[in-house]
Amino acid sequence: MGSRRNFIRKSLFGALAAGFASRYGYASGLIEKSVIQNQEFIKPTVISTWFHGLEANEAAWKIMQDGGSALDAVEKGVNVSEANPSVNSVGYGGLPDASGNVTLDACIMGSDGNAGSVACLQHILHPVSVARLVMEKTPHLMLSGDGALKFALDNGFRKTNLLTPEAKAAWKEWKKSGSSYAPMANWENHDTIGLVAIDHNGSIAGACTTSGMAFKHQGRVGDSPIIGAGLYVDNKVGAATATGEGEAVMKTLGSFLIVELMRNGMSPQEACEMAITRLLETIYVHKNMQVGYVAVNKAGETGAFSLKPGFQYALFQDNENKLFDAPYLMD
Ligand code: SD4
Repeated sequence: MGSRRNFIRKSLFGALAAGFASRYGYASGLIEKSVIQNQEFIKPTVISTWFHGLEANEAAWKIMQDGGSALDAVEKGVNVSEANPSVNSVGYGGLPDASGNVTLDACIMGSDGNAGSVACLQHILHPVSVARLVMEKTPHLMLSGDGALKFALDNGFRKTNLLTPEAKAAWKEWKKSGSSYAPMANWENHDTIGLVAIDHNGSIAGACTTSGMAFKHQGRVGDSPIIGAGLYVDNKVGAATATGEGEAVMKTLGSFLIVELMRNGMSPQEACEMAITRLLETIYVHKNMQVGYVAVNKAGETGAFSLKPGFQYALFQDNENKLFDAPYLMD
């Protein structure tokens, strides 16, 4: 049964990949080459986006090693990036919007299918923890702006100045340069943390948190707080999370798509590749666009893929926490 399923999966994927490859003219075989096969599956597993995912993985792993849940692990993991001022794309130290305000998007989803999120939240160091409270204490999924701030303050969070002198200086510099409106994600050093994990019990959870695109329009919300776009978890199947240009991720509902593709038999690697390929097929991909995905399935098998080179992901498995360059679709 397993090999038949594998055969169907491979044939389907091979046919689709070949079709896309001839249509877009990129190297045929690229997609097939990076597919992870015959790997030994290991739990627990933590996979997250970018270099700063390493320290987030560390915190998440420790919680699971001590018997904690995947849900606690993903929250506490990304809390590390939120508090690190040198990560200029998440929480404290995040680059502000065009008006000079640091506005944060975050979400969390657990193995029970429950989820919470906050959008355009200001002054709170740990937006993902507010998202968790939205999930646990309200009948809602998302709170935004002043309402999210009020909810956070009512629940014991304190106001913090998130704009570091470095981020303020970068914003002032951007203003000097004519304030041309060209927000970019994932370019240079701007990068959301998305982290998904599977614990000893096989429970899966995920979290995603960001200050969004640097110098974005006031009020702009990206994919990171949108369940199905920036993050999706289905405990029977797996989880996926996104980084990069949120508009592209939202238009293609990338994380949900990846989980659905895994449900239909693809490995996490195949599913990440197909989601990026689908993006290329369905929306306009401009020159500077970058999108990256990471995913894990119920067996602890992982995948990562991006549209362009440069995306890195951190994988903690079998007591080793390592950074990898993700394979990508086009130069
Ligand atoms: C957003 N996806 O707000 C985020 C930004 C990001 O790497 O991931 N940057 O669109």
